[in-house]
Formats: sequence, structure tokens, C-alpha cells
Amino acid sequence: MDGYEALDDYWARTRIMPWQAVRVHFTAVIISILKLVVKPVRALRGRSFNLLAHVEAPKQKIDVLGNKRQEEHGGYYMSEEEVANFANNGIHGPFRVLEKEDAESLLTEATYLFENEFHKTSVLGDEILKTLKETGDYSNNYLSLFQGSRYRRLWDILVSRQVAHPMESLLGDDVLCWRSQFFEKQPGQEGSFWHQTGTFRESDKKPKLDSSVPRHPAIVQLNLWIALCDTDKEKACLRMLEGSFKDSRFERITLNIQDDIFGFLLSLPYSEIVKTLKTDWYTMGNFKKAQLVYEHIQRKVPSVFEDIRIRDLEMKAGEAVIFTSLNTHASYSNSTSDKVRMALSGRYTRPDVHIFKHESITVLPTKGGGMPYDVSKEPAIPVSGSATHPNTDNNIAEYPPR
Ligand SMILES: O=C(O)CCC(=O)C(=O)O
Ligand SMILES: [Fe+2]
Repeated sequence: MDGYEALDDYWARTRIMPWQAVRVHFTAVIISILKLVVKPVRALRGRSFNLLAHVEAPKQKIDVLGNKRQEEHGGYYMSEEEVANFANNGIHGPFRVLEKEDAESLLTEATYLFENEFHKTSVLGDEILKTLKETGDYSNNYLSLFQGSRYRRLWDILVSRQVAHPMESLLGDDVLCWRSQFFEKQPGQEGSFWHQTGTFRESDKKPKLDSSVPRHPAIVQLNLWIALCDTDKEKACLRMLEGSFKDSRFERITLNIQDDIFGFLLSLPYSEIVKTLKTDWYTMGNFKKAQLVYEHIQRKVPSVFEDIRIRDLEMKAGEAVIFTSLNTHASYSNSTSDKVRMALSGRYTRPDVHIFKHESITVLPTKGGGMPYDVSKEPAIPVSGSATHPNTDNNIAEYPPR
């Protein structure tokens, strides 16, 4: 799972603003002093920080929810064998969704939309866009969030039969796409760090998805990832620990740290407190935070990442995979000097899953600190069958005018 710059090296070459450094060190000093008193008191009261709290027993195969199969229904539905493989590995494909020419023209369209349209329809708001410009993070990765419900070209692909049928085979007859995004890697840009997420809490206080009925955690939602250009190890292809949904300790530990960040900080030496605060407060997105947790796990519970099987998903333009994001996944950096890597991603779920039920403010972590934005009204794209369910009250998108 190596091939990434260690976080210590990243911080050795990365400067934060002087006031940010003062805030970090001031807080780290306070925590180091409190540690002398609070840590023993918490221990006496049986409330010491526990990295492995709430760890669940390993899960078995995914309980697939759909029953339409290629053998009976034809179309693009999955075969019995493909569904059985998915239940065991948590990934389907690569399979073709777009012709090469259509994928490449979508890449051109992605650039056009980014340069001319997305800032007008972005969910992020002016303050965040301004900060992204200031910190050099103004990119399609963030501006494209949730735009699938606003542009026909994106909508049509996200609901196409090539996508909807396999989703129905896995999720059932009723399917929604609750979030969409381009994943862009500019030449020289680092890869997406390894991460595992079942219900998309990310930097929020509550998960964004909440199933109204008990469900295998690996199938509350599924990801679609379409390569819009050829991708390989040099050009930022996707990487997956197949079947790793069975062991959810990586996400569990991440949540334990988020839920008791103070307790976690109390368990660390000064230099680690500083690194944790800097990474938590002043890095863009969630990947550096995932790396912080990953490096901590490597030191404290190395068994989490033993006996793993990495699959490098080198894909041609127009090919796609469907996977559970409880499968730990990542991407290589883009080590080409002149080629952009672009992928279109959609996230799919069922109408009986509450989307943004908790309406907690979503936070976009930026180098200027966490910035709130409102997703609670973001409508889901209806993909197949019925879009609504008596248990939930999800907003459903109308076909966009353009
Ligand atoms: O494309 C990438 O680099 C990361 C994609 C990813 O993490 C996802 O689709 O959930
Ligand atoms: Fe991901």
C-alpha cells in the first residue's frame, strides 16, 4: 500500500500561515498540560480513549438486494456469476459504459463545464470558491460536486441503461443517484489516499446516509467510477483492496478518532498532537486525514492491513467499475507530465435510505480551515423504478432544462 509521501515529509515541505501555526502550537501546549490531569482522571473513570471501540466482527458476503439477472432479463443486467463475485469482492467490472469517443468528448465537456458553468451552479458558495482560489485548490474535483442533477449530459450518463441495469441487479428495482463528481488528477498531482467509507460521514458530525431498514453496511450505497481517458499506474488508475468491506476497522477507527478527538490527542506525544491538528485543520479534502489515521493504524494495529490483496484497476476510456466504498480504495498519482486524468463518479442508493436525514451542516475541509456548505436540499437523481419510499422524505431532482 506504499508509494505515498509520508505525512511527516509532507509537513516538512509544507508551510501554513503564521497565525495558523500559532493556533496549532498554542492548542498543542494546552493539550499537553491538560494531559497530565485529564488523562489519569479519564482512566480512573474508565473513559480512556479506545482506538478499537465498537469494532464489529468481520462481515461475510454482501447481501445483494436486486434480483434482475442477465440470464432472464438480458439488457445490461449482471449475470448470476457476476453478482456472486460482487457479493464476495465488493466490486463489479471493469465493464464498458461509454464508447471511447463519447468518453473523450465528455472529458472535453468536463473542462468546458468547469471553465464556464460550474461556478454558477456550484453547491459550495462564493466564500468557499474564493478560498479554493487563494489556496490553489480551485479544481473540477470540488466544483463538480452534485452537478449531475443540473446538466443533461451528466444526468443522461448517470441514468443510462449501461449503469442503471447493473445497479438494479445489486440494489434492487428502485435506484437513486444521490451524489456525483468528477475526479480529476492534473499532471504531477498526488493520488487519492487509501480510504474506507460506508455511510459518507467524511468531516461531518453525522453520516450523510442512513438506511431506514437494517442492511449490510457494504450495500447502503454503491459507487460508479467511469474512466474518461485511459488510466494506468502512471496515469492515476484506481486501486482497490478487494473484499476489504468484510473488515471495517479502518473506518471504525477513523470514526472513533472523530468522535473523541480530544481523547485521541491526549494519547499522543507533542509532535504527533501538532501533526494531527495541522492535518485536521489545514489540509484540503479528506485524503490527508485518511493518511493520518492510516499511519497511526500501521503503528498501533498493523494487523488491519495484513494479508491484503491490492487490485490495480487499469481502465480504458469509457470503462467503469461499480464498487462498495467500504472496500478500501485509492488511486496512484498522475506521474505523466502533460496528461490530465479524469473520471466521472456517481453514488447510488435506494429510496428507503434517508439522504441527509440529519441535515448536519456539511463541512468542506480547506487549507483555510473547515468551511460549511448546505447539501440538505440537494436532490437525488431518479435512476430506476420508484424514486420515493414511505419511510423517507428525500428530495428528488427534475430533469434539468439544459
Ligand atoms: O478517483 C480517485 O482518485 C478517487 C475516487 C474515489 O475515491 C471514489 O470514487 O470514491
Ligand atoms: Fe472514495
